[in-house]
Amino acid sequence: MDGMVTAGGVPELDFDPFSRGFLEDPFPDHARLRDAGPVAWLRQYGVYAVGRHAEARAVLQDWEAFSSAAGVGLADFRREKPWRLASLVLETDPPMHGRSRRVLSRVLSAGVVNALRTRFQRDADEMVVALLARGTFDAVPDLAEAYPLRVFPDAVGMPRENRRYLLPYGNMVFNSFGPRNALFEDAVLDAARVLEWVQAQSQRENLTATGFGAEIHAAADAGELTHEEAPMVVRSLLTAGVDTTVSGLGAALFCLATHPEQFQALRADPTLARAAFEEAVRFETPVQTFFRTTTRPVELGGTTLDEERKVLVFMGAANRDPRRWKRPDDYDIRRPTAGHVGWGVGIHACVGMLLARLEGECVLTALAQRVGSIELAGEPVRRCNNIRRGLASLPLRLTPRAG
Ligand code: OVV
Repeated sequence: MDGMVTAGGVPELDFDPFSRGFLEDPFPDHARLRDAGPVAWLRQYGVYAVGRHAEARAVLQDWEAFSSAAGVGLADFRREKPWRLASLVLETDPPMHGRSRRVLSRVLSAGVVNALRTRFQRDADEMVVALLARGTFDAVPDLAEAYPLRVFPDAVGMPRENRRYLLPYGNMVFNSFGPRNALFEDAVLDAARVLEWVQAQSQRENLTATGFGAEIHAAADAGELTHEEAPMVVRSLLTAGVDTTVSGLGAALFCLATHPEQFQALRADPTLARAAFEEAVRFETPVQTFFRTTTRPVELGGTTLDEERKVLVFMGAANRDPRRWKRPDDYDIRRPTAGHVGWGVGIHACVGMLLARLEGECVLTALAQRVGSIELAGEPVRRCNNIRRGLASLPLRLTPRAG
């Protein structure tokens, strides 16, 4: 029952953050979590929970007390075997984390990403022109999925065939960070085949001679990674690089369709495209939660957490914490979004965020320049996932910009 406290004085809560009801509408429980205190205890899972912005940030910043090496899902790798080989970047601490992170940071650095802009913008323009000709379409498959599935695997150096498998694969991995509920079990039904496919895609001989994949393998030639580690680091790109941006683009399209005055502000000043995407990442927070594991008794928000416990960080709740944000539940493309935790923060903050932002900026720029209005043409349908917030369907109607 809500209202109880643990022996350590932490308020106990009973909601299930991995239930369909919660995932459809997490906002009332987010408010309960934040209002219960700086830290709460989720009785159903026996984990700490953090929903306020200040403490979410504090946990994510302190990798020594709040480790990732025991897994960033509910499963504790010190007690159970990971369902897939642990990631060399997401599910590691320093010093191992630094080895793979350094390579990915360089492969996805500002200079590299900026050099892709012309191509990414041209692809976005082409897609928006074709969708305008159709008028009404489903913006999830036809834009939020189609665009990243074109530009990202091209940049990695993947072949054209079967890239759509990256979507169920991403859905599978994100569900697997939750408990073994129906979402988890349904997502991993096809796991053996999909994991084998992803592993094959990560091998040097299956990647083009230029691209992010080739550069990661070249880092092994240079001695920065072993030749066994290189395909695993490519796997991280394939895992984290597509269905996250699908959620982010879907979020931005949903926000603009449901806030027409914000779309008109974007049309009036297309240079707001990047800010409009960033605000959608705050507002919807595609990656809603990740776990950490305490390595020692650690003080947080005035209480001491036990060691060797999982801590569930609610980035989505932190991004709408009224202690931190004015009108947190308004989608406002002019608001200062700096400090939101939608990309994480600290050493594990999204290493691909410049690429994700470029994708968002290019799509929203194309819409701002060519589209007069965006309306819902039907009910959006959510795609429930234990960790990632996103849509399965978003029927939209676009009208061309006059003149
Ligand atoms: C889902 C996800 C996010 C970030 C990194 C990875 C996976 C990984 O496999 O490294």
